[in-house]
Amino acid sequence: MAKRKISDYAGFKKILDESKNVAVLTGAGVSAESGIPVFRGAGGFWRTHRSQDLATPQAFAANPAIVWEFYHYRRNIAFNATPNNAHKALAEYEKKCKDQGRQFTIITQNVDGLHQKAGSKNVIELHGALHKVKCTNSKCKLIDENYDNPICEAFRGRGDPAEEDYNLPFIDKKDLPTCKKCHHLVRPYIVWFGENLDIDIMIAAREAIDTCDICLVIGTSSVVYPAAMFAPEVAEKGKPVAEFNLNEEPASEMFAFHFPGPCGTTLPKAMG
Ligand code: BJW
Ligand code: ZN
Repeated sequence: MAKRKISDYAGFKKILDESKNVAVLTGAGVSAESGIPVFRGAGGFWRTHRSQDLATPQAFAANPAIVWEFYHYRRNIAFNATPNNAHKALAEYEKKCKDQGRQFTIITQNVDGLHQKAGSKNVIELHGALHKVKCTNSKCKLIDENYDNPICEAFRGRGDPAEEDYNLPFIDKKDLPTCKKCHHLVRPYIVWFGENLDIDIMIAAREAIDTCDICLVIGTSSVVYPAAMFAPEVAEKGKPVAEFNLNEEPASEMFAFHFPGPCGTTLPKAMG
């Protein structure tokens, strides 16, 4: 394999501008500079819970109130967050591609809606969205948009990560958010660990990855499947992959370009 190019802005820009079909895979790091906590490392805790432990169907079955309180906290942050320079650079480049008849697709693992807020149009949300809920009644399964904040009265003034769960009043299941159609408990419309991704979403993501000439992989630890296999697949076909990340990650060695540093700085420089 050819030697990796570190911070080769000119070399990358030339290939990017010549590409007819650009695929971009984003993760939590792209939203970190908008104040959204990442999943792994020091930012990956809420109270004493690891975020990745709460993002499971098992956690929701055992204690829907604590999982909902975690998501109420996350919704509050996301609904009040604004896109940063990385989101904006991607949205601007998408417009440029559209004007030039080139394809540009963002595949995001994020659930915060910040790409769309920045003006990106062609966004595939792999892991769901914080502003959507899904009915837990197997006969209903309604998926609905919900921007209420708090999502129900029980969470007014709640969600503070500095609190201790046991210091707070108990929230009864009947006071959790319910479906507007059948009144059963709803859950966040989020793909949790061990759950399958939506089949149509997977097909759209596959198409973008299989047909791209270049792939940008931005602010992701590249450890969660199936997203983790996308950029390595592009690299294995001998196509250029450019990684924008604060750190080296397990898959970094496979990629042609690496741009270390905060993507709010590196991405506008690389795409502008
Ligand atoms: C910056 C920065 C700055 C910071 N600038 N950079 C095959 C092999 C092994 C296991 C599996 C497998 N297939 C499936 C699995 C199981 C599992 C999995 O992958 N486990 C691994 C951990 C091993 N996958 C699943 O369960 C998936 N389902 C599935 O595949 O179904 C079929 C199946 C099931 C079971 C077995 C086999 C098949 C579903 C995955 C759903 C993930 N859901 C979550 C939570 C929901 C979202 C939410 O609540 O918000 O999605 S987990 C969490 O991780 C979240 C994220 O989207 C996802 C990825 O994290 P991400 O975005 O990479 O964030 P971080 O924090 O990890 O990294 C941040 C990065 O940014 C770092 O690199 C920083 O350096 C960087 N950074 N600031 C630039 N300013
Ligand atoms: Zn329902």
